[in-house]
Amino acid sequence: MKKLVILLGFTIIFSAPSFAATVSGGVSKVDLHNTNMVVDASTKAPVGNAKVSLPKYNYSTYTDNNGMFNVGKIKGTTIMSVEKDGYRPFSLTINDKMAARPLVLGIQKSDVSDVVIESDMFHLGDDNFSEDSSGAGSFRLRSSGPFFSKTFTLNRDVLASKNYLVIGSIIGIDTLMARSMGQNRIVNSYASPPEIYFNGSKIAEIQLNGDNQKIKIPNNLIRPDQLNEVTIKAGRNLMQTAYVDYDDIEIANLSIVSE
Ligand SMILES: [Ca+2]
Repeated sequence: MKKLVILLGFTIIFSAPSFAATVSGGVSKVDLHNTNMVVDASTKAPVGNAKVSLPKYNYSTYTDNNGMFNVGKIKGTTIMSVEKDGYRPFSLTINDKMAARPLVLGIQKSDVSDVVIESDMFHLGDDNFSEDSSGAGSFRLRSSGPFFSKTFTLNRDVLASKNYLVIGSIIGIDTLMARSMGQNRIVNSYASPPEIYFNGSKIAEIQLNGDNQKIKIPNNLIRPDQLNEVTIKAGRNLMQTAYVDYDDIEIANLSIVSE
C-alpha cells in the first residue's frame, strides 16, 4: 500500500505543471462556454436554486442565481434530474456527447392537479443484467424487486380532464424494438416490455427507453376521491428459460398530469 501511495505522489508531481495549466485554461473555458442552465420553459427566465442530480454518480448541485450549473465529466448514458419547488420534476437521459455541450433545461411550473407519485430514481429487476444492456453502465441503485407499486389519491375534479401517467425517464429496456432501434448492444436475447397497470388493469407496455413518455389513463379506471394504484412490472428475458431473468430497468420521476 505504501508503495502505491509513493507512486501516486510521483505521478502528481510529474504531471503538476501541465495539470495546473490545463485547470486554469479549463476553468475560464467552462465559465464562458460550457455552463449549463435551467430555465422556466414558458418564460425562459433562469431558475435559481434548482437541484440538479446525477443519481448514477451520487452527485447533486444547485443552480446559481443565473440558473447556471456545472457537472463533471459523464461517461455513457445516465439520467439527470432537476427538482425545484413549484415546478414539475424534470428528468433527462443524457450521454457524454450531450453533456460535452452546454445544456439548457426548460422546466415547467406545476399545476395544482399534478400528482407526483415518485420523484426519486428506482431500479426494477434482479440486479442480473448484461453490460450490453441499454444504460447498464448507469445502474447504481440496488433492485427494489421485479415490480413497483404505489397508491395515491386522485381528486374527483380530474374526471373532467384527460389524465396521463408521465414517466420522466426510463433506461435499460431490452425489448426487440429497443434492440432494433440501437438502444442496446445485446445480440442473442431480448426481453418482454415492462407492463404498466392502473388499479389492476394493464394500460400500457413500454417498448422503448426515453424521456417524458405519456400514458393515457382511461377515466373509467379512476376511483375519484379514493386511493388509486400504479404498478410497473419489469419485463423478462425471453431467451432465458432455465430461470426467470427480469429485465433490469431504472425509472426516474413518475407523475400524473391532467390536461
Ligand atoms: Ca435481469
